[in-house]
Amino acid sequence: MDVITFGETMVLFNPVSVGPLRYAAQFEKTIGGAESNVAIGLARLGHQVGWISRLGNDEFGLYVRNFIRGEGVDTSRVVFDDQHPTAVFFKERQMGQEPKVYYYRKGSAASHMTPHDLDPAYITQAKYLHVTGITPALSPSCADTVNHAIELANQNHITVVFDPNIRLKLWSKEEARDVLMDVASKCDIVMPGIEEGEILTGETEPEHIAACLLENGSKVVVIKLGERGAYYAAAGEAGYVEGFPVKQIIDPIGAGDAFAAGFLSGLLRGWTYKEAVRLGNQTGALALTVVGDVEGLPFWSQVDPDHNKKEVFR
Ligand code: KDG
Repeated sequence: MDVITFGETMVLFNPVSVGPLRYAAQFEKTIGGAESNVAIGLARLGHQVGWISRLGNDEFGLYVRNFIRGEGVDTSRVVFDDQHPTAVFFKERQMGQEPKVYYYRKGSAASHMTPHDLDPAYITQAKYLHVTGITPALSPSCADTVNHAIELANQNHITVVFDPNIRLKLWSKEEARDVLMDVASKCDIVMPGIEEGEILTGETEPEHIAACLLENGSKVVVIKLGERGAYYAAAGEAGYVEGFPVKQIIDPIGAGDAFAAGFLSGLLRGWTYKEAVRLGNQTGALALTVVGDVEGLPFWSQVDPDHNKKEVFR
């Protein structure tokens, strides 16, 4: 395996119409979950990925598993839970603004994940472990699972990549900061968005946020700056990498996951941090142009520099 990731994936209901959810009459059913978004993104870019989770032993659980498996992600370690349901969430589309998100995930199967759900042999044969800050917010046992996975990876020299993915519907800024700075201190690569970097460090400039996170224990920091691209810092190198222009943003949710998939793909290809960040910017930009968390994640043929020297946006 190139990358193992784990976390909660929910069934996502996207209203067909724009406007308050109470008036939405028709929905499209798909899936969303930061970690499976990254897994699917990586699989489309040609990598071997495993996604671990707990799903309800119900129709939606089977739907989520089959969807992710159908994208070529290994789901052999997914646990089906007879006691707790698969979570669902809804987006509320707003003209010219980010969609609002409504979760129905309290007490879900995934929130009952425990360290026993992780097979050490499975995790330690991977090159990278990817974790996000959503999982520790789900429950104390999920937080233990994240810490256990990171410990396993650290003991076995597996590179740990951490996306803070702060979800303020799940906890307060203060709670998130305390828990996630501790998680970040044990991870090799940390990839916050600029607002998340501000919440975590209290700094506002990318250089200062990165310096704080390096001081906190990480080896590489990548800060996503939206249309401005990204800033990265590692021992002896740092810099801004320009973003890709997007004519019209259709759905921004999941763009950070698309960035993570592109960035990790670059690293797996042996590229420099700068080149990997550039691919992350490109995959992130492409994901913005399609409704849904995973539908816009590009395939390798769309971003391969050898086949696509000039124009990727049509
Ligand atoms: O990054 C996109 C995720 O936020 C979305 O897929 C849903 O995982 C999700 C969450 O917990 O918000």
